[in-house]
Amino acid sequence: MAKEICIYFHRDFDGMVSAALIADYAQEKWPEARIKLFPVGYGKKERWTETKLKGDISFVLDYIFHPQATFWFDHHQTGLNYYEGTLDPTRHFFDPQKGSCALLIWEKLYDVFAYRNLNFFDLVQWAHKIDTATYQLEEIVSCEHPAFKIHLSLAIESDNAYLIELTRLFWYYKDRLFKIPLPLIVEWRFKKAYQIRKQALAEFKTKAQYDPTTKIVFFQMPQHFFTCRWAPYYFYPQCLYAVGIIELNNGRYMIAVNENPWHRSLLLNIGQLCHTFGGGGHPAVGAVTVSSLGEAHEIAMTIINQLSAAIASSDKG
Ligand SMILES: [Mn+2]
Repeated sequence: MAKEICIYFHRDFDGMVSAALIADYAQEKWPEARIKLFPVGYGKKERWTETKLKGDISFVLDYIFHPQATFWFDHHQTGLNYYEGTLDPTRHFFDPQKGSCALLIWEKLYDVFAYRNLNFFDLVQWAHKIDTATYQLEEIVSCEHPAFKIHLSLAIESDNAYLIELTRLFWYYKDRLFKIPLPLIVEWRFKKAYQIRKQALAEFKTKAQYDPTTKIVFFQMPQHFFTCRWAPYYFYPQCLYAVGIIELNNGRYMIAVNENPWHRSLLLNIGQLCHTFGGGGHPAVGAVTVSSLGEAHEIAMTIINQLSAAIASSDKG
């Protein structure tokens, strides 16, 4: 009998919905067990496999493979992270074609574990929509739906306690969470994030450089850029790519590379491109984190040159 079940999940909207789905399943399957939640971010990537996982049973969701995990679900193409051993099809579920981990779990719980809780349907749809950026730009700009409010609230001070609290809210309320007034902790963080987003947008407007020849937007911004990741496509809807250096609060620098979600070209696999610099991601989204600004600029320029070359050699140039 499992006494303790530990769920490690990527610290974003998709990761939290994934964790809520699994917590719901685990509670049904092992009613006596204690369920613990652990958010994990890509800052932990380097030492991840050395980390000893807790619990009698452990789940790793929307995050890098861990050989010790009892169950693993991921949809990031870089999810294997140089692991070359075998995968067990009854415990390891890896599908880089899936747009979200929540949808992967939703399907596998049904197909492999014969479990489905229909009350999660809406939440899974929202996780998928947010992770694949298949919403309208206006929806995220107006931020009216509670799902967007929660998503924006994560852009500031997303400490572990808040992520765990949100995951518990998803787990207990499921889609009812969108029908009741937002819990105060979410409302407060959303309002704060909304104010910060306003400032970030104004700053982005003055700092971003758009090259109409290459159709690439380049910018360097503080961490509050995460409140308005869509700003490049809002100000430059005709752009194909956005490459930014983000000064993280922990003193490191993130090179974020994105294809315009409303103007897809898929000329290059961005996640793989970022992987060559020690980062990772999806075909249309990737990031690399480094410790010096000089290195960040060097990588950003190399990436911009590769993207420009790809654009120039296609009919999009
Ligand atoms: Mn995901």
